[in-house]
Amino acid sequence: PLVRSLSMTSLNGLPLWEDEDLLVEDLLLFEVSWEVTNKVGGIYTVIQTKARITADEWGENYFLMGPYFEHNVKTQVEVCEPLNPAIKKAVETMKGQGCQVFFGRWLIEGSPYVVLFDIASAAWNLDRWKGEFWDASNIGIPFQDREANDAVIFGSLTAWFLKEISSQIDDKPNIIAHFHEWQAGVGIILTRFRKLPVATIFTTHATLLGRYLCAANIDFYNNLDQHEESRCCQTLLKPHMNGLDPKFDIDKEAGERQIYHRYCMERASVHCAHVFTTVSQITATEAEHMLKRNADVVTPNGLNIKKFSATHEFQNLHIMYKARIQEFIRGHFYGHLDFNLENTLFFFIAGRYEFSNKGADIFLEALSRLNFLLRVHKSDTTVVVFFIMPAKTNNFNVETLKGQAVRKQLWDTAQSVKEKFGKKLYDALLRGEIPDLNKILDRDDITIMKRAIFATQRQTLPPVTTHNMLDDSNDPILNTIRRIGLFNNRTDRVKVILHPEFLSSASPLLPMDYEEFVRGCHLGVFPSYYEPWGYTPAECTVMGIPSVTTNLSGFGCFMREHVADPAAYGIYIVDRRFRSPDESCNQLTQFLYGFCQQSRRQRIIQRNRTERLSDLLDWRYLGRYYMHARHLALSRAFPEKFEMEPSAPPKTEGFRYPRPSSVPPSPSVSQPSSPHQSDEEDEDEDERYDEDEEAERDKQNIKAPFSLGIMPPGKKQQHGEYRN
Ligand code: G6P
Ligand code: 1S3
Repeated sequence: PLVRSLSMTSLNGLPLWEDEDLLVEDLLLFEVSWEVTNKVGGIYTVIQTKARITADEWGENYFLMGPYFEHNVKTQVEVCEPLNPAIKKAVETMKGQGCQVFFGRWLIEGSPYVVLFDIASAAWNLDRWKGEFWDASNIGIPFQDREANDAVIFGSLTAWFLKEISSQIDDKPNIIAHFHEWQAGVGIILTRFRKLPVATIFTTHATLLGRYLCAANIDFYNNLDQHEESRCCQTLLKPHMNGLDPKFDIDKEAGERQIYHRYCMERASVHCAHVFTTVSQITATEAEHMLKRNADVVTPNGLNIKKFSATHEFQNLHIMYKARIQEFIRGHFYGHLDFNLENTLFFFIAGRYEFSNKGADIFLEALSRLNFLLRVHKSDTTVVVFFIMPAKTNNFNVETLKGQAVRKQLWDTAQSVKEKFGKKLYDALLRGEIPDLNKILDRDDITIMKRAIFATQRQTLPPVTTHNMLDDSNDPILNTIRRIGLFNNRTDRVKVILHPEFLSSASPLLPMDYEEFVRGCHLGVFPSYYEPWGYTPAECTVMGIPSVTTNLSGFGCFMREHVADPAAYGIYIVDRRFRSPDESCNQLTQFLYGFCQQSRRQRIIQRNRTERLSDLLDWRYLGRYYMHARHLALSRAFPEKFEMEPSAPPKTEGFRYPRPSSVPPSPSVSQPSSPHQSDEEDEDEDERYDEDEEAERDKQNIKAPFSLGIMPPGKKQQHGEYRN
């Protein structure tokens, strides 16, 4: 048979099919995840944003598999009949045996096909499937762990579906199945156990144990290294960190946290895959230690980049959405609006409510220090910080809603007085007179205005939280605010607002969706301790909003690798690995304070620079690592048909954004974020700003990644053509 050669030699080490005739029609691609059409966390973003480039490449041969939830299907999926006969038959067979399977198009960019399995309709098989899973893996699932039981049902259904498809296929098309995260892992284990002719890939977006250990405030990453060292060098006398033996007895740690069975599912999935990938190098290292397999490919997460025809357009959006946030602030701080909104900066943190993993702990501490610095230096800048982290609540609180009502009332009063004033002025001008401005407002107008002002008096401080928290007294953010005393006092230069619900344009309080909100802010702050990738700073970057990240986040490390002076581009990387928590907190404070010292012009220049980095995060570039993983899986699963040329796998290195040649926006930002940063990056720079010059370099910088032979974004692939 013809052996397809999968070459890694061209395109700067990126994959290229050598056989001109190889078309996607010879292959079927299935991508399996619990988050297909079902938003739980970041994996949804990966799959949803990647769909367009994958659908462009694979056309009708790309299928996503996920769980069926009625609400999700009603709002996101157009149900239809499968055109592919093998898929149609598989769906019918499973339905015939009592399992509800839904097929349709997911209404997102790329509109990929989805196959959704109703877990509840198949739950009557659970005991039998748990037995089969035990036979395959010797992993027992406790009955009380609903999530793990659902994973068994979901995995059994996906493996069954793949069996139905593969049983109808002789030689081609060949099947690739790409599974994400442990919840989809049972599918890969059963696929391999049943020896289905499927090339398999498993991607981990985080390890179960890594997440748990980091949340326990353990010096996780430095202990990972010590772990190996301590085994080889017998340096067992090293002090224990926060009570954890640096040797990390993984089984014991998993057992104590009652996740041993989940951990086994995750580890077995990793080892069953033909190709194992992680979303960042830092998670590859973590996986090597926690899951005992080196990642074959690092597949960094991308985004769909929308480019505006002129760069000032995104700056215009900033001013437009900032005005909406300012409007909310006018209401929230009614009666206490003794700060200038034109001199107020909006910072925010957003994401899953994992207090220390997402760095909310050191952020609050740094805000307390920032408040002190701004006060002692008598700064006229005010910072309003939003915490957008969903927690259990009983809806909005009265004080917050009242704030917006008071603002509305003041607005209405101003409008009615303005109308009367305007009419009188107009009449006077018609008469050829300049009106007496002292008399133009009558007693009634003054009374209305006085009453409106009286309504703005309040006995309480502007609230720290917008909602009634269910567990107010144990909430870690609120408790820290109580400890550090950031209560939105008049004298505070840093004000805090906890919005414990994701944003929505339908909100009666702050009617903005997340993207609009981000665009209206000045700085996203994500000082995470555990962050395998970290979409939040990446999203800020593509919208041209500077952000803070860390050298423990996949995104932060990726930026450090590709951008010579990330801070000058508005990417502030806090060192959370080689510094103590207190030192990291000081560094974060320094970043925040430096940011506050920038002039408006400096902020505008910095936003332009930030936005330039977005090509780096485009799926049209980063999707290539997924392609490489698929090629590798084919060559490993079907070596008699597909051959990979023996060359180095693609790396996420190969290009670098040079340091901008004009002065960085503030003195503090060009300081190295870690003592480990190279000296070469600390050279002094030209002290001039020249926007035109910078814009010219801007163009060159944007070309930089692609001047090394990588296809520029925008070069659309031919539909169905499986070539680069
Ligand atoms: C954008 C707008 C400018 C505006 C600026 C405010 O750049 O195009 O017209 O002055 O935003 O920036 P700031 O950082 O003060 O919100
Ligand atoms: C994970 O979601 P998380 O917020 O629990 O997966 C995301 C997508 O790969 C990743 O961006 C994030 O860092 C991980 O933590």
